Amino acid sequence: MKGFCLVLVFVAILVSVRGDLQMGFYGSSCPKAEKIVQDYVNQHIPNAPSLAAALIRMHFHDCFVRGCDASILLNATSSSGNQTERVATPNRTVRGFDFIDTLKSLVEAECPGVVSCADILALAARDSIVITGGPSWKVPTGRRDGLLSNASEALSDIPAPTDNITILTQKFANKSLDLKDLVLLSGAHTIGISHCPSFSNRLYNFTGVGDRDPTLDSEYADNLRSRKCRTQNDNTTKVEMDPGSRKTFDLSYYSLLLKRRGLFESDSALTRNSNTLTYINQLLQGSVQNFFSEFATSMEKMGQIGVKTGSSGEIRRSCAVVNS
Ligand code: HEM
Ligand SMILES: *[C@@H]1O[C@H](CO)[C@@H](O)[C@H](O)[C@H]1NC(C)=O
Ligand SMILES: *[C@@H]1O[C@H](CO)[C@@H](O)[C@H](O)[C@H]1NC(C)=O
Ligand SMILES: *[C@@H]1O[C@H](CO)[C@@H](O)[C@H](O)[C@H]1NC(C)=O
Ligand SMILES: *[C@@H]1O[C@H](CO)[C@@H](O)[C@H](O)[C@H]1NC(C)=O
Ligand SMILES: *[C@@H]1O[C@H](CO)[C@@H](O)[C@H](O)[C@H]1NC(C)=O
Ligand SMILES: *[C@@H]1O[C@H](CO)[C@@H](O)[C@H](O)[C@H]1NC(C)=O
Ligand SMILES: *[C@@H]1O[C@H](CO)[C@@H](O)[C@H](O)[C@H]1NC(C)=O
Ligand SMILES: CC(=O)N[C@H]1CO[C@H](CO)[C@@H](O)[C@@H]1O
Repeated sequence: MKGFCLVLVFVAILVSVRGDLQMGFYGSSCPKAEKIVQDYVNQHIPNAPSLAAALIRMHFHDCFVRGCDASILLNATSSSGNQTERVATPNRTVRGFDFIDTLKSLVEAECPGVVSCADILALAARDSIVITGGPSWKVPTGRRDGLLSNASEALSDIPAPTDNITILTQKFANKSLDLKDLVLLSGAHTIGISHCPSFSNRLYNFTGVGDRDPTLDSEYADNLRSRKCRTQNDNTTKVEMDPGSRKTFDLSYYSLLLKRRGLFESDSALTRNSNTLTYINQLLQGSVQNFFSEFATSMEKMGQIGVKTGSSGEIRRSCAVVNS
């Protein structure tokens, strides 16, 4: 028995040295944490399902900059004058900060200073997608919160809607994600909304001569111009990426891509690379359940990007500021 315990301790040390996350990391330090998150999500997301899209996007943006360490949640600090990720262009349309703050305060009330903001975000993103009928995936925990947030890194690491396949491939490879992950994770655009500036260059002035993007279905482009983005600079109108099905996590995003109706250049680009196109066709031939399980695998990879464990980072007391 003693030997067994020693082995356990040894394994535990190995695990922490390797910096892995683990299922139920808070099992003894805050056993109710995951349930508190799930209960609150289950209570509130059904009344505000569009937040599910906002939260999975926030988790993605968090993971792509300095790893999944809740750096996205940090407020700009006026004293240092730092431009944090939140103020960077890709973040301006990220929503859901208040929701995470509320979850954090509920969890803090149960066990102060134990559960990281990064884990709360990862759990809330998964639970909210599940409650809206989407896929589920494993969320091992033990992420710690970062001390830095940097707007220029958000600009360089988060893919832009105008990125071509070369740049998308590089930005994903930089996070140890491959082309298959790119196709699958882009599938999250089956839910949620965007704003005209993310794609209106395709409708009005694609190459700077008042032209359109020839790869966008012209009937769809006409509709977007006459009903949605009446001017190129409209930044208030909300536009669904998967019209008619924006609340349902399904394969219709991929069908639209093949009809040349992917909203962003980055979506459209997936159909002009032979590897990604093959993969899109395979997904469309498979079942929704198959898509869900493949999506889950990619989300589990995304949730591990650059995580801080052990003694790096900290457990933030308030998600918007580093502990003083
Ligand atoms: C492949 C590179 C990607 C690019 C270039 C990209 C770009 C964008 C853009 C421009 C928007 C709309 C922002 C706006 O105008 O309001 C958006 C929305 C969204 N993105 Fe992505 N995205 C990418 C990958 C992902 C990934 C990996 C996920 C999650 C796994 C994701 C989930 C979402 C969701 C759910 C929304 C809707 C948000 C809402 O309704 O508030 N995206 N994305
Ligand atoms: C962070 O910024 C938001 C929006 O500007 C503000 O509502 C919130 O009070 C700030 N939080 C902290 C802890 O400073
Ligand atoms: C702001 O910048 C200073 C100096 O580079 C750095 O020490 C500090 O940690 C930064 N704060 C955040 C929140 O990134
Ligand atoms: C933010 O990151 C950029 C690029 O890595 C770096 O040049 C800059 O000094 C960083 N800013 C802060 C405040 O740390
Ligand atoms: C992709 O975009 C980058 C940066 O805008 C550009 O340098 C490159 O030539 C583009 N590649 C292709 C194949 O269009
Ligand atoms: C990702 O990009 C950064 C600079 O932007 C670079 O320092 C780092 O080595 C890259 N990581 C990988 C895995 O390519
Ligand atoms: C299109 O873009 C070019 C270059 O940015 C600009 O000079 C031109 O005025 C724009 N045309 C229209 C119709 O907006
Ligand atoms: C929207 O556009 C207006 C006018 O160009 C500008 O003042 C405002 O800051 C923009 N809002 C966002 C969220 O970018
Ligand atoms: C949704 C959200 O909090 N967006 C923030 C992005 O950054 C600007 C500038 O700091 C804030 O005003 C927004 O509130």
